[in-house]
Amino acid sequence: MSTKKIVSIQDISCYGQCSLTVALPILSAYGIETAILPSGILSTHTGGFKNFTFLDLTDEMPKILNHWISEGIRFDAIYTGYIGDARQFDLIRQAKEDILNPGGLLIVDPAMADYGKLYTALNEDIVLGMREIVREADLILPNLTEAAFLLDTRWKETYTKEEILQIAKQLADMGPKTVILTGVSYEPGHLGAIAWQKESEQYTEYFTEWIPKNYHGTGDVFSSVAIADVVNGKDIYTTLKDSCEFVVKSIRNTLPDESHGYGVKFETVLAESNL
Ligand code: PXL
Repeated sequence: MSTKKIVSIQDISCYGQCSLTVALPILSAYGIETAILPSGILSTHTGGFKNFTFLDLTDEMPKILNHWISEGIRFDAIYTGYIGDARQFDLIRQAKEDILNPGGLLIVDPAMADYGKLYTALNEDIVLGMREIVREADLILPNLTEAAFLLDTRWKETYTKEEILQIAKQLADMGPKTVILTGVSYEPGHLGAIAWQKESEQYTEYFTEWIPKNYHGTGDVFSSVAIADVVNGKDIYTTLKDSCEFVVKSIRNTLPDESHGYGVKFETVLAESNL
């Protein structure tokens, strides 16, 4: 199999185990050449740290992209995550046009919200921009809060399986061929993910034990493993299994250290996994 190439468009949170500091090591370990188009630089992520700094890279991004275009650089997938400035959605559209190989994938993790709330530094323009960009994506990986923002519906604490499937189908109707909903639960004690594939009209689900503790960055860990599998041509069940198990192992790895609340210790899980 030839080595795949991904470019990830999201922020660098310098400290805090999320976004590019998660995506880069995981995708690389899965044998994927990973380039980055950083959307901004923050001192930490915005979930729980106070007075974080933010350097918006919107003005630099077109220069990087144009240089790549002039060099003929191309990718098998674009993976977008946290976007701190709504002007960047046009740039993602341009990247899809100009730096994807034929048949390449636009993969959107609409990382903007969790537990019913938008992340601290984000506003309605980001929600509107995400709603538009998911229409152009091949695969999206929202959690249920993000799904509610994308569909302009109300987030709930609990959902039935029928409601979850309905949400996945409605999101697929917006454009993407595959929707992977994360943080899904409809049986007590179980948490997992469900994928809806528009072409085959089939759903696939995978559940693990629910560990009642929330950490930032688990969505980014999940997406990075899932995207590595998708780009490497793994089937959807394997993709869900690998990413759910990886997240659960990372959480279990973190639990004993009560002083470590800002992210998950995924590194040793990565080092010990059979990729
Ligand atoms: O993990 C998602 C994420 C990415 N980037 C930044 C964040 C968050 C979540 O809070 O704040 C800057």
